[in-house]
Amino acid sequence: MGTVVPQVAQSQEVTDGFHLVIDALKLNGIDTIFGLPGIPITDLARKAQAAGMRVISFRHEQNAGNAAAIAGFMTQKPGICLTVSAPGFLNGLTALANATTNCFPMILVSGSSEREIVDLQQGDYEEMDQLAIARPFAKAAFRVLHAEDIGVGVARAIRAAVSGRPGGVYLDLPGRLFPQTIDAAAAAKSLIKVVDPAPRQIPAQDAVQRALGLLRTARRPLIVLGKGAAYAQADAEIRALVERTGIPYLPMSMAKGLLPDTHPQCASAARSFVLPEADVVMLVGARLNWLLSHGKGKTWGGKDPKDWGGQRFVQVDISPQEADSNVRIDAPVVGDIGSCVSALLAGIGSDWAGPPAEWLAAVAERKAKNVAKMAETLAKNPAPMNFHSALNVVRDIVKANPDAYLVNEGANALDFTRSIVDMYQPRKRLDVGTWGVMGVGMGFSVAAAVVSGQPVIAVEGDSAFGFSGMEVETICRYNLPVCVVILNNNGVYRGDERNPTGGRDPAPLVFVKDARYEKVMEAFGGVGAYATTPEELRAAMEEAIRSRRPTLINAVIDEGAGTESGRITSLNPAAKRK
Ligand code: ADP
Ligand code: TPW
Repeated sequence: MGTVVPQVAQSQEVTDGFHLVIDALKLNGIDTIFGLPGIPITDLARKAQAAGMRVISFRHEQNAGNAAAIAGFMTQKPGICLTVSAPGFLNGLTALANATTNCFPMILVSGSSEREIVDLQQGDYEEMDQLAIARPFAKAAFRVLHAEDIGVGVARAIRAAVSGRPGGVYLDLPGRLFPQTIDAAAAAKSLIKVVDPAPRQIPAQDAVQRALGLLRTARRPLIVLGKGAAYAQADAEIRALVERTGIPYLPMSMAKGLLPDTHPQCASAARSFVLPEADVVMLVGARLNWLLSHGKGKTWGGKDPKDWGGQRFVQVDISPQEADSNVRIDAPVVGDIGSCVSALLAGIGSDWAGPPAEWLAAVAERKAKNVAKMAETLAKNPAPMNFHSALNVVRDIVKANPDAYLVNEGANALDFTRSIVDMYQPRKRLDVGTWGVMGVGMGFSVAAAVVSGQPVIAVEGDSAFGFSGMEVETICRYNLPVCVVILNNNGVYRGDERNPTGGRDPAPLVFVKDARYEKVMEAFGGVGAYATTPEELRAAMEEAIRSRRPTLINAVIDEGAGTESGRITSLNPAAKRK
């Protein structure tokens, strides 16, 4: 007689918390983890890789968190950042807060210490009440204590991250969860494949009609496209709406390229003309925060900073609470951008006349004047290089390689790049976002390269680069096609300040003179280049794009180039006092 396999042996097949977390993520189409290993999540990283996920290990959790956040922006799937307890968790928290602020979907998954010991404050290894600390920085925060709840925990985290206004979510996984074993069949049943995680939200017809009615009355209409519009991946609909209405549009920084910056209706080059002159403004996935001067003041034609310029606003946004945050919104259209834009398009009707010709002519005239002025500046070739002569090269390289991602941070390095370098495709420009935060550079670059496989150009101020510079090792380790261009002016904003006392310490804003940043890349096997002329910069960038090798170009510019805080000098308390 053959051997009879006892029933009990089959039902004893077990799985554990490690595998359940991985299975839950994979079941939901999440194939990449950005993180940094250590107790208690080391084995989670190992097992995730063994299970076929991409596990990208960083040198600091903040960079892993920034990578996860921007992966979320690029893909509409929550980016996952995995950290150890207390200090690793805190290192990741800045990125979580930044993701929430920017409406990027990410999940910070942190291991944590033993609940009983943490709650009695008995001094556990890396003791910290992480869930409580994460809450104010996250859109939602959850903790899973039992292996059978992992499926629910991951599902809730995914839904919270991507539904409605996206944001950062915290998922607390205590160390004791991972080795818990449960019956494999029960475990499989406990997992949830999230159905329709970011459901469409159809706008009300009366809201759409109200918005169209207001636009019809406009003499000088303007559309402002924000990074919410870029995130929505409704590129064709947005383009159709812009072109069908004929209204000039302004892209916010990360909405550049949603339509090519060279589009005839793009009013970027006439920004300071169209904002105060417009009478009706339609915001599409853009908030009236500081980046738009809160919708009032001199930027908008008001007499003083609190003065309303008289514009009437349509605001298309998924968040019903966003309207009236700064000034009155006459026509809020609440829903997902794809649905809202489609509804607006459908409601336009054949009698739509388009904006008055005088308005279009005035915008075109101002644009032509400013473009000619900029062309003159870009044509200069000063020695040493300045921001313009260096960025003229970057502008050409991006034009020739529109698939490439452009990561950008710094003050002057940010503001000049934004206005000089045209973008041609949606979601290719990744930058400091709503907070103007330094330190996103290398995390964003790694994620952009890993997620897309496309080349990445990171234009970095020398100060900005320092916040995440150690990740050049990560870039080399994973052999990513990232070309870092440091616009090196020897300091924060510029490099020519002196200690007014004549004492031995350097001034607080200056760095080591003529630092050789390119050697950092060489240290890990990448390509370093030193460029003091536009020709050298061009040759090095072209080679980096051609070879796809990790490259860092130290582009030396005049240390006197740059203004304090770039274009936001006015936000400086000292400048306000003057
Ligand atoms: P920017 O900095 O480019 O002006 P913001 O981050 O201030 O952009 O604004 C983005 C806005 O887009 C947020 O108010 C957010 O609620 C909204 N948003 C994000 N995703 C969507 C979406 N899919 N549909 C509609 N609105 C969205
Ligand atoms: C996390 C304050 C804004 S811009 C900047 C700092 C330190 C660096 C500017 O110098 P850089 O660029 O990068 O050399 P450039 O072209 O002007 O010379 N800490 C954080 N975020 C911010 N925004 C700061 C400090 C800041």
